[in-house]
Amino acid sequence: MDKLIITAALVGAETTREHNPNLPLTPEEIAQAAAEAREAGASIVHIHVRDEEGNPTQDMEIFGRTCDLIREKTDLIVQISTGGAVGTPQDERVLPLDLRPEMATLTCGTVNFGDDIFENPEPLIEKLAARMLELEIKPELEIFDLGHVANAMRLLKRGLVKPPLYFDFVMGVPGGMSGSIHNLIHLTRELPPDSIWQVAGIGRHELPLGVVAIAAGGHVRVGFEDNVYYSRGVLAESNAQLVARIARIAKEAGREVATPDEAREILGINKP
Ligand code: KMH
Ligand code: ZN
Repeated sequence: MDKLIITAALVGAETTREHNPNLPLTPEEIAQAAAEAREAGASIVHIHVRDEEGNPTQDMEIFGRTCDLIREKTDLIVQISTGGAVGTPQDERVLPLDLRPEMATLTCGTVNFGDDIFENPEPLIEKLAARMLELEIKPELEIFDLGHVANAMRLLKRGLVKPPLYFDFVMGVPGGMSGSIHNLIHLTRELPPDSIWQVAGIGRHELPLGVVAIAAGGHVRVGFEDNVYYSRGVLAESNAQLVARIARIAKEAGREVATPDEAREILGINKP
């Protein structure tokens, strides 16, 4: 098995300080949270950014400043969100790719998202994929439902994504696929050979699915975007606390944790 890649999803677009007062919001706070997550064992940070009021934004300047601060402090792989928040205009979602991050997310289909709809029509998916290909940005294929895997296969057939494909199974979003272990196993069986996968369990699904991924050769995403609790009713103190627990479990299970450079090697990313 490859070493374990831990991604820290530090901020998200929907999490607020009411959910967890320790949520990082400003570029400085996000960079500090990233440095702590690196120390705890993360090799990738998945980032969203916020405006001065703390609302989600795809603002290039804020994204750029945040990426620069993270790179000043760490050797982490920075993965920017092209998903934004539910309802972010499609043309704004593409913008931060111009910053040429090493990685970005590519959601592979539309999904109900609580009371809302996270819209990802085919032309948008193709546009994002083509731009990432052009700028040599490694996409993380966001899979909220089984049909999204089939959409990813169509992108592969059309040459819009290149192997090794890197999938992120986002499990437990209300409206998307549930966070059951048999769903996870089924998803892994649907992938083409040589694919690499990670699981992002939402809320209470984060820990059990992460444990299964460690044992099954997958990779793990944790962080306040997906889950703000350490245990039932107990808020996490930091993103790093959630990363550290996964790293500890992996080590106990005999699976070493990848450094950012080792993660680059596994994912086929050339160091900038
Ligand atoms: N905020 C969600 C609606 C991504 O980062 O690419 C979408 C999301 C996915 O978080
Ligand atoms: Zn996200």
